[in-house]
Amino acid sequence: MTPDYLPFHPNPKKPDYVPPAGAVDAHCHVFGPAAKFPYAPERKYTPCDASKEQLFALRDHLGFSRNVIVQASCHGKNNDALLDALRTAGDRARGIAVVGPDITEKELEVMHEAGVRGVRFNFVKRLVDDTPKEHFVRIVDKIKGLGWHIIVYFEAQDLEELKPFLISLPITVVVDHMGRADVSKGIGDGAFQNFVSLLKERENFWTKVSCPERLTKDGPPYGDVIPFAHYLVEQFPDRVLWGTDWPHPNMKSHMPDDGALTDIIPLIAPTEAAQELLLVKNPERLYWAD
Ligand code: 0GY
Repeated sequence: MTPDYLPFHPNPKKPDYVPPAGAVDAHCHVFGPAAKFPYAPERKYTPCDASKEQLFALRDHLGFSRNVIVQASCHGKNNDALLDALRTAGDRARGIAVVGPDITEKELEVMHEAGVRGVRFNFVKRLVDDTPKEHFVRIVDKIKGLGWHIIVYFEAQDLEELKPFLISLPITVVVDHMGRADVSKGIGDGAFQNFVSLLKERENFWTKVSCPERLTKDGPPYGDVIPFAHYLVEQFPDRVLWGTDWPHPNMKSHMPDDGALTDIIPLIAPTEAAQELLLVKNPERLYWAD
């Protein structure tokens, strides 16, 4: 394990908030176990193992019905742990893979069969080496016929540079963690509003209103992040997703309690209708359409 790596919370509270039937935790990971699914040689960190059994137990404890499991950078382009978890979960999980431009039609078919419905493009420099944009374009060409989408992860300061490329993608694009908004600057801040404009102008863009624990300056209960997530849920009720981000890789300041994270949902989506969209209808459109 990376020396200062924080393991996930050992006993999260039972949330006071009860998610609606069919609710989806749309951003979480499985790590290893390393003995069966070794971490990638090119990884930038070594996490603690976080198995499919532990993920599914957390899903049940928090009151969710389903997961979207996102391939994390520590497993590189080897999606075996992800596919194994998806096959175990059956209809209760879908996945996001990481692939290279040489992926074959047959490999994509096998992934689709297991429940993969998209590919993640990671632009966060502390997590991955630079990938030529041309590789991403080739991947999009290969997956768009499958009805898949792209998940993008970038730091707020990189949006301006990435924007022309992102808007050129002829496919649904989901931005992780509210584009990593700088919550110390307020909702009116130019950089955040730039991100909002992207969603306003491009109906193929969605965002995850996730990761208050990464964006906060104040710490739990994340009062400084809630207005940003609430704002996005209000503005784009049918293009937002929510996820725990369990097991919270690379958290340095603290490890969140997943039950307390779940209790934030009614603060960012105050009406039952908004919660139904955020947790059930929206993820169903992207992940359970076929
Ligand atoms: C997240 C966030 C992080 C890590 C990864 O792929 C990854 O390794 O996504 C992070 O370190 O911010 O979404 O899990």
